[in-house]
Amino acid sequence: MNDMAPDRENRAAGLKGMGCSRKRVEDVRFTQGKGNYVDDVKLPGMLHGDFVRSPYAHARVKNIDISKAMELDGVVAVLTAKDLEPLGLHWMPTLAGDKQMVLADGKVLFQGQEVAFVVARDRYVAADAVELVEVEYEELPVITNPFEALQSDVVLREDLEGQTEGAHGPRKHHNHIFTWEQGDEAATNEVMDNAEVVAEEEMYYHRTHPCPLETCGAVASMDKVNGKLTVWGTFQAPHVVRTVASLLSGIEEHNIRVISPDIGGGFGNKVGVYPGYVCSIVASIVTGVPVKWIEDRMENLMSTAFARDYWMKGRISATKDGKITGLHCHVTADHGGFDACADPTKFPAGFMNICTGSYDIPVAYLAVDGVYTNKAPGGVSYRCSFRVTEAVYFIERMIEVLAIELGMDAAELRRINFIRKDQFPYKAALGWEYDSGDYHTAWDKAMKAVDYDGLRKEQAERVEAFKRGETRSLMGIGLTFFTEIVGAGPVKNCDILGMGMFDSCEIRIHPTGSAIARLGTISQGQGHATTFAQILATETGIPADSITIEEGDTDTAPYGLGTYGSRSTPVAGAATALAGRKIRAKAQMIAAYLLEVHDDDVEFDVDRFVVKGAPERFKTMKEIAYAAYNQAIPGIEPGLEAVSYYDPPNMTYPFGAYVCVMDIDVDTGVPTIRRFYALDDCGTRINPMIIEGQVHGGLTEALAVALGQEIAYDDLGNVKTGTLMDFFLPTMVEVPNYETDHTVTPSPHHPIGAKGVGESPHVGGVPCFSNAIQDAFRPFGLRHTNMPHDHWRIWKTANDLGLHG
Ligand code: MCN
Ligand code: CUM
Repeated sequence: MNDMAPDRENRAAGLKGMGCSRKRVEDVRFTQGKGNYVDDVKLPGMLHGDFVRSPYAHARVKNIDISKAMELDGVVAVLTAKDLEPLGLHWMPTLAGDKQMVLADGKVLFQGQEVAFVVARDRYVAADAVELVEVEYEELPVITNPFEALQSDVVLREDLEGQTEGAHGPRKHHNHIFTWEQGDEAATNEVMDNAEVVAEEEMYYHRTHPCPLETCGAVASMDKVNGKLTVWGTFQAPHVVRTVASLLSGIEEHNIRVISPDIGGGFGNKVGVYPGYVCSIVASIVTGVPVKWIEDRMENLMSTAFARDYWMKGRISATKDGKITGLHCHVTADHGGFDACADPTKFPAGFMNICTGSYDIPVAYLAVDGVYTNKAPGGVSYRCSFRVTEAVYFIERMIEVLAIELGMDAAELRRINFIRKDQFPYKAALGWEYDSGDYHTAWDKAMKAVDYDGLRKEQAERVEAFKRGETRSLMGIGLTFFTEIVGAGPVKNCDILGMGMFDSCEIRIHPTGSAIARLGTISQGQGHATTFAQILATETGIPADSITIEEGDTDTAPYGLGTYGSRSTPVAGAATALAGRKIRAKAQMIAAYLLEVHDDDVEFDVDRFVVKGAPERFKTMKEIAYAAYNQAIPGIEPGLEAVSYYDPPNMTYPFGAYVCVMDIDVDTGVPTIRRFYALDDCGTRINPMIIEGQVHGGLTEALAVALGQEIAYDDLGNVKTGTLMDFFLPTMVEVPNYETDHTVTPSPHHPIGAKGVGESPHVGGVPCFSNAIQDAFRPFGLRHTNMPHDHWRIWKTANDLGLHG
């Protein structure tokens, strides 16, 4: 009999546990039209909301006349700030400790700002009624530049007038939000003053937007009979939304149910709280019937969480032979009309203080000034890891500029400054403790894979040929080595609005040996239903295919802080592993009882407990699960369930080495990506195929941002790129074939050694594409040029350098 038992490896493979490229279980649903997105929620008697939005970027609202709109057949209500004021809901708190108008209260601060909320029988009537609401505006001077804002007499936030203290310390000017300082300024300046070499550069990381496939929306349903409010919405943090909704509305938390159904891409766009959520809830409470609000593409691009908009000024010092001695960074951060950045409370500029990057830099100083302008609020979205995108772009550009200053090869400059393997855990100058890394190994592997020396030789030959007039094409080699910081994360220093950033997993094994696990996170396309089951399969010995993963319903899932900042694997993934281990611990006792041996005499073996030294004596997890429910075991209560809330001791620090090879047509400004090599180290890999998918997606979004995508404003504050006619979204025409690679350096503090990966390719990808463009023009004297590198700007760079003859 025993000979026929499947061997250990087969049993392990059958589990589809960690390390397996298990196919995404959610795709069956998504590819066959069975996804259930917010707009698929249709309730009896449901009404539809739509916003009247400001055409002006800065204006006083003198009068709002809703009479014509109310006369339209099918219109049920038109809400303005006046209607919300008695409820105290005409303003709402932002996640950054500021407050934001839900509906225009006396003035508007950005184009597309919500002015009135029309509620009607259907979406079309609502849209027609929006046109009939007459708003009288008086235009005010518009400021779209943060430097100008800090000089201007124009007061943008009149509600804050006279307030010299903000949520993050003193305010220097009426349009100033905060100054955030990290590091030692005096020591850094001293090093700079005495340095052999100092390179300086200013760079602008332009404003952009994640533009998820599904826009933001909500369906609110207030049941006045039983006092229960249910809200379906595009929420990356459903539990936080419920808590905030309870605090704001006074409805007890158990009477609010928040559900994030399937989400068609989040990318940080769905972390914040939007006026549309508040208005649909209020409208449902007022009308007593469900109210749906779904924004359109233009509304999404113009009014919801943008990304970046950082003006960064840097100084980096080094010895003549290239050893970096110090780094100085000042940022002027454009936050728009309200500070609605969704950062952990103590980090108003996110984790920008990881801007020393992957390098052993002894002293550093960072200061960030947050500023109000007449632009939409937001700041941290788009695979940003809380501003790590900006930090990595900054340092990876500074390295290139320093390489030019030193006349040195940029790959070698990186190499000699990397934090060494034996320095981990490494305490960085700006405060972080990097958990683990092996940068030299990753870098050498990357350099070898692309034949770096060969590429440089080819590039030099190309330059000569160009000078001889034999070609009009230049070659750029883009390099990036990034260190990410993900997994917020320690409750002791990371909270949002006072809510500590732990996460959770609850698992229930059914009598027949299958299971359901619920988590505090919520997938927006990352494949959690696939991968979290894999963690549990390995930890409990129950096949992944027999485990359902559920997230996003606050009535059933354990409390958690949600999915953003690539925190699901580092935090909820850890909770999952530990919940699995609790199951295993109880299973061990049950197995020992069934096998009539002491607990210590059985050991876990893939999908069963075996008696040590007697492998033919075992109980499978299936048998143990059945016994857990159906057999009276002295001293052990029935059932097989576990819950784990996990507060990580530290964040995780994934890293990667990227190389991009580009050919650039000097006369058209068109770049052709010949090669893109991406090596990622996210510690223990749960599902290599999903990691690869995350990398492909993140790189494509990086290509978008680096090569053309932007939310641009004119001087009057008009959004110039509010439709997909003007906002660049890459398609298969632009996207190259990515080569992915990896090393594995486990996190020493994570139960399974895993680090996050969702944002890494974006964080590392943007500087890599940008560096490739800049590198192509380096032989002709280019030091730095700002993104986005669209064809026109590349052409202009070539023209400015005199390459057009
Ligand atoms: N994974 C793995 N092994 C690891 C690390 C991760 O197999 N060592 C898997 C995870 O199990 C998970 C996926 O990779 O299935 C991403 O995990 P993680 O890095 O923990 O990131 P999150 O799940 O927390 O996702 C958030 C991250 C962020 S912040 C943005 S923004 C972004 C991103 O994910 N938004 C996305 N990737 C996205 N992908 C899709 N399709 N849609 C989005 O909205
Ligand atoms: Cu900064 S985008 Mo993601 O953290 O949801």
